[in-house]
Amino acid sequence: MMKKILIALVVMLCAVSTVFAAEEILPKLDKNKDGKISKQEYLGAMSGSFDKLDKNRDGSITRDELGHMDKKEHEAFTKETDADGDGIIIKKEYEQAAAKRFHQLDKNRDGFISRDEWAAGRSEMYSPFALFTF
Ligand SMILES: [Ca+2]
Ligand SMILES: [Ca+2]
Ligand SMILES: [Ca+2]
Repeated sequence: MMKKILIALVVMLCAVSTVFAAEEILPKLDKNKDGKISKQEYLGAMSGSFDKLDKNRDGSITRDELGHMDKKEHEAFTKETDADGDGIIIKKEYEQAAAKRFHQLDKNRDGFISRDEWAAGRSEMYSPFALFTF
């Protein structure tokens, strides 16, 4: 009986985690919990999010791998990341966009994103840049 309940629970949890699959690309940015995000922490998290978006692991993100985005979101995302405009986002383009984003967020240029800077910049962002938790 317990086993059946357990199985039912596991099945339910799997269903829930499928619905919230996008959440998986949202690691916490402040890994060492010092209350600010270093460039290393930010770029590390972004690199991880690239790997999760690149579902077939061919080193580039294509439109079909961004199926969870609506048209507007996808356009904004490619506008920021796809530097050469070929519709394919390679890791280098993604990392460059992430580095640029970091500098935009680091308003006082101290090399870290503070909580205030994150809160202020977050509203201008879209996924996957916006979805990270501090
Ligand atoms: Ca890919
Ligand atoms: Ca490209
Ligand atoms: Ca700062």
